Amino acid sequence: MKSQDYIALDEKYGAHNYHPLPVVISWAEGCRVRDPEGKQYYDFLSAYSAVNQGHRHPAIIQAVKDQLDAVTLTSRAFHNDKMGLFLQKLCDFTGYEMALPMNTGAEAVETALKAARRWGVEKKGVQNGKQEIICVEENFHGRTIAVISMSNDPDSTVNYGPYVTGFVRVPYAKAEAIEAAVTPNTVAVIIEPIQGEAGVYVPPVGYLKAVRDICTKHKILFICDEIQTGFSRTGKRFAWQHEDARPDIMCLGKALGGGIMPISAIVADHEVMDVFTPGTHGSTFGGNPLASAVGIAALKVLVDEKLDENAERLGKIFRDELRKISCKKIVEVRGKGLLNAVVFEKGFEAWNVCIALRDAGLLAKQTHGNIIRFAPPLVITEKELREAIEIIRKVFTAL
Ligand code: IF1
Repeated sequence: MKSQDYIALDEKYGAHNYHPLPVVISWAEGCRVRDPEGKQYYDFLSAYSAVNQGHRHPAIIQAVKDQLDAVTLTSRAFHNDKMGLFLQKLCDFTGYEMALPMNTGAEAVETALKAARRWGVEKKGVQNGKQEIICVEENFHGRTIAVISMSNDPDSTVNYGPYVTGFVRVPYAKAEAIEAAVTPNTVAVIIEPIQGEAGVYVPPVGYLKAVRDICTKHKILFICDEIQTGFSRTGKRFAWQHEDARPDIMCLGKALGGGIMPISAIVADHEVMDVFTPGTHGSTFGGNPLASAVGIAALKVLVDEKLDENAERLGKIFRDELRKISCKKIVEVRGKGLLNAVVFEKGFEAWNVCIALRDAGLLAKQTHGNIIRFAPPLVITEKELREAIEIIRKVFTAL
């Protein structure tokens, strides 16, 4: 079968809830992928930062193979011999006391919202049903009904009502807007430290710290959604570390699964996590032994290969080089570490640029029409990065 045939199958049998770039990936390794015709591409999306460790990292693949020969699924009705080791490693890596494993990012966010609501009643004394959670404009936290109830993106929300109540939405990147929205019933603030879907929007320096301080002052939980920004993507293990703005709850996902399978979690200290008691939350697959083995290996790769340092160093080179490209249609190059975006002038159709990049051998995806996100696997070498930059330069200068 050819690429066109696979695309036709997706179109015919798959719900049309996506509009993918017309390219079929049938093989991948490190920061490269191939289509069925054998054409090779640099992957500059990394499954939206879920393959920070690179495609099919040998150490993670080995961990999967080993675990497949032992046990894969037990449910939480029984203990397994991998989950505790995984959660210990996750707590070590993040610097929190406890972790609660789930599967997808949206589930981690749901878990954080539930923790905050319960904490609000049991530790802060808010009446059940009155809890308020402050969220921000242009947020993206996932697709469940509760999570889209925080969104102001019409694509995500239209005709999915009734929505979940108890959310108060304020502008992003303005700490004073959060403080103005605080009431005695406020239990949490949830933000992305860098807004991914909004076009890799980096808030001004000091914002995260200011949010942290407001939360401390008013006894509110600071929830940081690090699902996309976490696990070394922005040049630190977690993006809040750029400002030392330690959240009370971190939502984690994507790269925690090492590009192999969906693994998510929240981490927090006892004060918060102890609100969960037997039967009050859970998941059939969360913490399963196969996922736990993958999670352990995925974290080990991040540490062993110092992928945070690689992202920091190569990110600087990447932005410097992109800023040198002469293309009148580019308005801004922004980002942190290897989470970057090129912003074209308003009304510009970046889709066509992504097609041209594809033809030149590099895969990236536009967001909001005029922004292209560039986020290669963090295992990319400087040589590979510079090769990729030349592809981008060639395409951009021809615009
Ligand atoms: C899609 C976006 C990125 C996330 C943050 C939670 C989740 C995500 C900060 C939910 C997921 C994904 C979802 C994916 C596209 C992608 C995305 F463009 F939609 F916004 F990365 F920028 N918090 N983001 O970024 O995690 O439940 O999906 O595991 O196609 O919806 P999930």
